[in-house]
Amino acid sequence: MNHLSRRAFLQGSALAVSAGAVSRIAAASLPEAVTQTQAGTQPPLTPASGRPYQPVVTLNGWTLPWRMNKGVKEFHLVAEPVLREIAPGMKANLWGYNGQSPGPTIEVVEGDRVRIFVTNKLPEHTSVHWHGQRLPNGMDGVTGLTQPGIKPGKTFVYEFTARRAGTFMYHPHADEMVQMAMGMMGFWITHPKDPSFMRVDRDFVFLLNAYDIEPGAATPRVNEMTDFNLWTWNSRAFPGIDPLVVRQHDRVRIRIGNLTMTNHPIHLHGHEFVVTGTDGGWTPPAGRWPEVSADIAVGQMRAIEFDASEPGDWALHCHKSHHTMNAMGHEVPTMIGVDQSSELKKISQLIPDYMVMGDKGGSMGEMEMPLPDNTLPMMGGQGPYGSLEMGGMFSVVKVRAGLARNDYRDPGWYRAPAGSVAYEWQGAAAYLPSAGGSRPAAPAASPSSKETVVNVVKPAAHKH
Ligand SMILES: [Cu+2]
Repeated sequence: MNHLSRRAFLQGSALAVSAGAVSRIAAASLPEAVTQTQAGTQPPLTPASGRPYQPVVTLNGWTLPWRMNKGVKEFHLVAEPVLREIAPGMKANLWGYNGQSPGPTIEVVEGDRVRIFVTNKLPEHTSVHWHGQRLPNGMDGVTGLTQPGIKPGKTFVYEFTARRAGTFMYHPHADEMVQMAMGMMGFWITHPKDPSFMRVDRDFVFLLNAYDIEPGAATPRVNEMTDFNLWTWNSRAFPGIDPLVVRQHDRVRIRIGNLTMTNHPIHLHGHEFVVTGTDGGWTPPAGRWPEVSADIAVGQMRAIEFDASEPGDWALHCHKSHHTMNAMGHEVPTMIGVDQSSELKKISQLIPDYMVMGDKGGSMGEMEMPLPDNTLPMMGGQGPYGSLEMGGMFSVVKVRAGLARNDYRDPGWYRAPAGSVAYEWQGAAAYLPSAGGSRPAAPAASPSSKETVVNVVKPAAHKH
């Protein structure tokens, strides 16, 4: 793992990666708290100790290293304020774990004994709830119900056996509204004991989250309930979200959890998938059906799987169109079809740089507008054919032939074979590649060339 900065909390603590190497002093001390300073996707963490498994790839995130201590996997989470880059050009003051929001992914194996040290460096108490896990009630992390809150500066220990394989998350159950609105959450994967069970070639994970950060500001408005303006995956907005790089014919799993205040229908282009798991467990094969969108409700997780048979750059996005946009004002009137030219003339005398907006639709992806510092354009990202006009919850599954097994490097944009890209109609004389060089005529125009006059009759006004 690159880019890891390490800091020891107690003198003499060490990151011991095998059980035999744990000294008496290390065993009595906290495990080292490893932090991550980068927002880019880190390579999967292949287990150096414990039972083998196929590690996951956390989109724009990382997996937390552990130490083995007499057969127990020990992790150290530090709840703390973090500075998270949402996308190039915008940073947010969030709360998270070990330097990032979301916190690092925790990966264990079914049957593992797990001990998690949680140090609170926030200005208020917190706790960690292990969403979806089977565990002793006192380890469930609900402040006031199963434990007292972890006060600032204190460290609590959670310990349980990871009894069920599957897809889980962790988040505070203390001042939830504020702490989750500030970005406190993370992924937890319990791999099956048998590494061949439900094995896939690539296994991606990310959490859906949302923030309300006023343009120019950096700290979320934590009291917001519905009107968020940044729709993010792992606290990143497109074009800040990395692509999901996949080798052609790989079996691909994408696990998605939702910790926003609304549902998100996540839609994949070019392939059908099946939902193979939820936070409640694996779905029985007989109960799966093909989908191209999976609606992920608040507090739910879904694991989707597909065979990446089709090479290309395939969009993966939330199908709520407002969720593929970045910070915008919702009080903007709809101006489609409104001729603003006379107003433009008048306003231009007062404001020389004034620009008419939205009279031909909202396609502003290619406009260069002055923005306040530390905000993102509503839509952004350049593709090989121009502006992508997308922001927010959007990324690209890049399916390529000939990648190495563990190669997740961005291969660049897809180079479509000649004759396989939509093109402009230039008349019957033009070469039509998909028709094998034949020159068919354009589809016949409507039989009547006469203009049809439609008389619109207004309903009579009601008389009271
Ligand atoms: Cu959405």
